[in-house]
Amino acid sequence: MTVRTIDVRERVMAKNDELAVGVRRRLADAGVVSFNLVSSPGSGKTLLLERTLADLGEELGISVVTGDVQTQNDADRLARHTDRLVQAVVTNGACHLDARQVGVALDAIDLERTRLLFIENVGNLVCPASWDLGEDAKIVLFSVTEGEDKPLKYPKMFQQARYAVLSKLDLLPHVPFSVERAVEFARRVNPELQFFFTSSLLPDGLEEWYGFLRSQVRRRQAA
Ligand SMILES: Nc1nc2c(ncn2[C@@H]2O[C@H](COP(=O)(O)OP(=O)(O)OP(=O)(O)O)[C@@H](O)[C@H]2O)c(=O)[nH]1
Ligand SMILES: [Mg+2]
Repeated sequence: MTVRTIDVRERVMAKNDELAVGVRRRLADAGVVSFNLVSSPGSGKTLLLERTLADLGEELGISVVTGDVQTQNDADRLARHTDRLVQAVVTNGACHLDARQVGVALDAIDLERTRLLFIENVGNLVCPASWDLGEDAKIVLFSVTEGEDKPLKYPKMFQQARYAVLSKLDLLPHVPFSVERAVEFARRVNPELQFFFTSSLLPDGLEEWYGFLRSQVRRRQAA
């Protein structure tokens, strides 16, 4: 008897990649810059977005899709800082968002009024690395409380990301953490990685980040 093996995972990924192409085209046609925020749970994705929405939400026309395994807590937190719809995706156990979910979420978002889209992925340093959501770039956060070795332990996420945010710098005096070593480890797995150093609790802790977002939106508008 012949044996036929169907690689379900490969088919699922191929389908996802196809849908991601559609999402990317849709966002490009609308002139929207899009970032997929990935990190381990609790690295500070939502607080970073809360502050970014409060400070730049109107100026940059920011919309957000946020994924959670079980609750819509993050969406509720974010909705307090904007009058735009914050689209929650509850994955019901899945450890990552996929392109289909993002496509459905986009149906509810006013892309005409959006110039910058953030997708907050499920907190997990493994699964989201493999899933293209149609974003322009993945941005990986990691905080000073996580240890410098995360890029070496979870290399795929750092390889897939174009940008890295080293977060919670306000805690640096309280934890044994070397910024130099963390950056060196990250660049070892991805020499192209561009870093931002942030604290969402210090008044001027996001200035460099804001400059980056403004320049990305400006560049897309000019294109
Ligand atoms: N000291 C300090 N705490 C922070 C900072 N950013 C976030 N936090 C705290 O870290 C905890 C987790 O922050 P969240 O923004 O919920 O993290 P998250 O990455 O969205 O978490 P998940 O969505 O569960 O993956 C909260 O208690 C935040 O107040 C920061 O810059 N400095
Ligand atoms: Mg969150």
